[in-house]
Amino acid sequence: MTDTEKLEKFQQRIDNGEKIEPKDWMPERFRRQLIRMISQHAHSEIVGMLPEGNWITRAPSLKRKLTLLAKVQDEAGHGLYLYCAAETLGIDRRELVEQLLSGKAKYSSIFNYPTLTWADIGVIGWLVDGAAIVNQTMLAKSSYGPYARAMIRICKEENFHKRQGYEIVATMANGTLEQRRMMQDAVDRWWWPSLMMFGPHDSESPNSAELIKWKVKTKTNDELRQRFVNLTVPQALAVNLSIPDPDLKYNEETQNWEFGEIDWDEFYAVIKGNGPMNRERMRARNRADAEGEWVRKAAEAYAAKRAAKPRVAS
Ligand code: BYC
Repeated sequence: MTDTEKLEKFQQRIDNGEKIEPKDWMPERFRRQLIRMISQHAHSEIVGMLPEGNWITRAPSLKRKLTLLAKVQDEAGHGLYLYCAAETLGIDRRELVEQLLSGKAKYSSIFNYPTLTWADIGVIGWLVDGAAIVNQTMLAKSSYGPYARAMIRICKEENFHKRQGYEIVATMANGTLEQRRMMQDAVDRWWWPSLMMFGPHDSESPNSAELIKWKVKTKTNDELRQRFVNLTVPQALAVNLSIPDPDLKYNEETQNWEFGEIDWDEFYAVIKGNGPMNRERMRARNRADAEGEWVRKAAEAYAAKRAAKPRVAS
């Protein structure tokens, strides 16, 4: 088959709703787009452990500490499933990690904001995991088999994360005046960065058209952002918290919550490395990598020793 014929057949398989698997033929650009997206997603899970990890030692009760520990461990697991999914595309994990540590690879903008109070932990579960679920439920139908399958498991765990977050939010929103104020302050700080998680407007998104043609994404950034707002505003109202957007209003006709404009200057500053916590996050990941070097060396030496040992038939 010529390259054009291969490409046509590939597109036909996608249009028929078939999954593309690692050993199938795929255009180089498809492979590169997937490596970009899946590895950024993996890095986001790993860097995403830092803002919440900041509160493990200061959780207000043993129950809260155990739940937070479990959530942060889940995120490490999500990172590992996603690095495995990226590796099926023929790239080595160490290369991906180097891209993160050198600042070449992106990770989600949301993790470049600080967690100032315990209320932030509730809001991250509710808004950040809530946004992630909206995005990832769509990605669970992605055309690349290993990514779609990783998403199914991740979404199940994210649902638990969202519920634990909203439970913290509801408890504090119904607590003392001071707790309520603390929760409203957290919502005020995290609302707009959560909307930024979905990426630029469709008209400004260089990758969307290609990803949608290949059904890697099946919905656009703006469609998912609107879905998130529609799901989340009633949840805020249910616990009497307000959304920090004077332009927010319900449109009866479209049944959408219409919202104001995102500060795109802030978004681009954060993804270029100039957000409030970018440098701190990179320092923390580089430190962890250096401190873990002896573990990797020991594991490699052990694997080499086992491989060299003659096997005895049982
Ligand atoms: N942050 O053409 P566009 C989580 C970049 S973690 C940073 O629209 P695309 C969780 C984009 O990469 C959540 N960068 O891109 C973990 C591109 O730059 P490059 C992470 C962003 O790919 C722990 C440029 O802007 N989820 O769930 O069509 C605890 C133009 O954008 C962002 C994923 O990674 C951003 N927010 O769409 C709790 C999901 N937005 O690469 C929760 C998988 C855009 O060309 N990824 N950029 O240099 C996706 O769904 C898509 O990649 C995006 C962007 C929607 C993020």
